[in-house]
Amino acid sequence: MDMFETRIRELEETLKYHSKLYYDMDAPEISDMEYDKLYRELEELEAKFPEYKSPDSPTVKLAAKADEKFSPVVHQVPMESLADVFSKEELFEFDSRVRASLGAYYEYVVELKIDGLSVSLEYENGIFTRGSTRGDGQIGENVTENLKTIGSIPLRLKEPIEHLEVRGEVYMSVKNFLKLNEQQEIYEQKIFANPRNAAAGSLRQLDSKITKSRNLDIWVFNVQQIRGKTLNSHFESLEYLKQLGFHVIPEYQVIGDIQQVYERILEIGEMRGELPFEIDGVVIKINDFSQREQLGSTAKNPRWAAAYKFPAEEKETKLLDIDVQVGRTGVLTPTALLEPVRLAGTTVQKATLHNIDNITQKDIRIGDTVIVRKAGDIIPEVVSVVEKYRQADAQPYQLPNLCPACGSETVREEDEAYVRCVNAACPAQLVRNIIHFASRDAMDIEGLGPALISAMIENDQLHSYADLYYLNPMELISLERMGEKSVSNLMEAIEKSKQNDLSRLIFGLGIRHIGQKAGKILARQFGSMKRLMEAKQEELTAVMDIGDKMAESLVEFFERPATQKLIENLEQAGVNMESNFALTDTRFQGMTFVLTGTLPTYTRQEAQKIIEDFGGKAASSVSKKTSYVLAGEEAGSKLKKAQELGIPIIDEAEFDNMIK
Ligand code: 1X8
Repeated sequence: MDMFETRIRELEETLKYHSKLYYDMDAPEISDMEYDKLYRELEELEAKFPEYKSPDSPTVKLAAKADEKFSPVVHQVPMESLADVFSKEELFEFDSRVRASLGAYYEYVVELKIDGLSVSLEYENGIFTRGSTRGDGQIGENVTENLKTIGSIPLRLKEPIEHLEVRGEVYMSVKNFLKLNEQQEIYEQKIFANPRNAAAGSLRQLDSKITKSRNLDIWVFNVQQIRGKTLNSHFESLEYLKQLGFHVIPEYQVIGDIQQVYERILEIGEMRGELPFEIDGVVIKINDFSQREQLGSTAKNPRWAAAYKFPAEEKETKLLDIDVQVGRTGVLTPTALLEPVRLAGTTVQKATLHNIDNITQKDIRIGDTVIVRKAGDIIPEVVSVVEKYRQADAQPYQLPNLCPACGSETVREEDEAYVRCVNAACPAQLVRNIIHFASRDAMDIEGLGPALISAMIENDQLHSYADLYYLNPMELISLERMGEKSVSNLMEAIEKSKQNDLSRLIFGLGIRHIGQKAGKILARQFGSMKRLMEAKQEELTAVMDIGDKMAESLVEFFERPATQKLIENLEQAGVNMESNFALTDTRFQGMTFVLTGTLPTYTRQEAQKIIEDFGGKAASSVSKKTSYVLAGEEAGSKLKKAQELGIPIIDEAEFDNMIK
């Protein structure tokens, strides 16, 4: 293999890897720019050395696979991708090719290029019948139900046009994106890198209620197919789509001259930072449909359109300081404080430094001149240091050994990239902990929002969850914006929360790795806080769906003296410590069942539920402590283990007798 072939293979691998992250996992590691650069390098090498080009090269085959979660939709009109241009020169070259083909007078429509995900919407007689993602352009995913939750997608058009398929871009506004990530952080869920990923992740949910809660939006910009109406130009179709009730892409302009097109592109680049949604470029399209037909398409792109991609702007600025914040889980996150600099339409004063390993690896020091970049992401990042400007006395950076919020010692666990403060009473974690405790899925205390919580902590009225139940209404009145009515409403909501089921309290305590579902399982399984606190590690892991990490975290949490004091205070205040779904028939109390093989009538979940409803436990592996193995067809190694250990083995009929 010569060096060119080696490089081609290397680029193929890299591009496939990043393409999978981008399309299948909605979690890219590199910016679109970096991806495009690699892609172009491969294209150029393949052009020079066609003999080394693989039949399945990423330049031939788009890696975006329709996900198996959703049923496939074959696009009757392929959802083509656009040829990208990155500079004035490339834009003018594109125009020269158009002019060579068309010769005559032609016009472009210049539009925003939305950084979201492309979908197709189909209407029969004016009724929305099917919607799908772009997928690989030929086959996408059927996401009709999820699209129906997007308020700006009309379910019925203003005219009952016979047949219509339109293309648009589903996106999340910057505001909603920031709000979502705040929520995700509180609930220890995945943080999205940018609005595009958040929109993609939200649209490809199996539960459309989740999609609905994400407040997505759409801009429609193309007619893919139409029957029952004749349209002659793109401009005409956009005007018609507006009449039908679509949210049509804003700010479009018809421009005849390529120099003016370029000026309009610069203008859009200037307003980029002020738009409420993200754009990653400008799309230019030939307006006249018969001219579009004349130009046709290459194997990959239409010849009548191009996407002008904005560069990821980079600037030099000075790193004034590194600010360290403590999150709800105690993680210390470093942020760069910068000398203000204009970047991609906004003034940037902060940039992410990700984590301490990143700082060490790039050797970023306070006082350095750094390069900052805003690629596809909202939050700019520090790319590198300009070493020639470094001051002689600049010191390598280290995260503080003491928590910046509470002053207690921080720790770095061996298998983790993070440094944490583990003080449960740390005030930085307290605000977030109490927001979580009061949230709808936890103790559901209406009216207790972040601002009020912060004010109460500052006022020294709140040091732990338990303090909520010992508040003095007279002192609350003195807080800003708290009238008599709101105080009495709050006191009532707090009082009401005392009756919550135990599962809410368990979830609300914010124990690491214990989410809402685990809260429910634990409450039902153990019935009371007392029994849960007494549970040993093995008892916890024996419960279906409670893993080692969760069990370890529970034991560690309940062992802390501070936790025990907290629970005692909550209990004394009258907070319910029992599961309302108390088990009445407890014939399986203290028994552990292991399920193996396929049962004739029950699914695994159904059998498990019955066992748990009768107070038993369902475990995943056979041990001496197993009471029964419930075995069905094709039972495997668990059956063998049970025989070896002499554990009674029962079939479904025997199980049915036990529950009669
Ligand atoms: C993709 C996009 C297009 C437009 C806006 N945003 C996009 N992401 C538009 O036409 N205004 S067109 C397009 C495509 O054809 N791949």
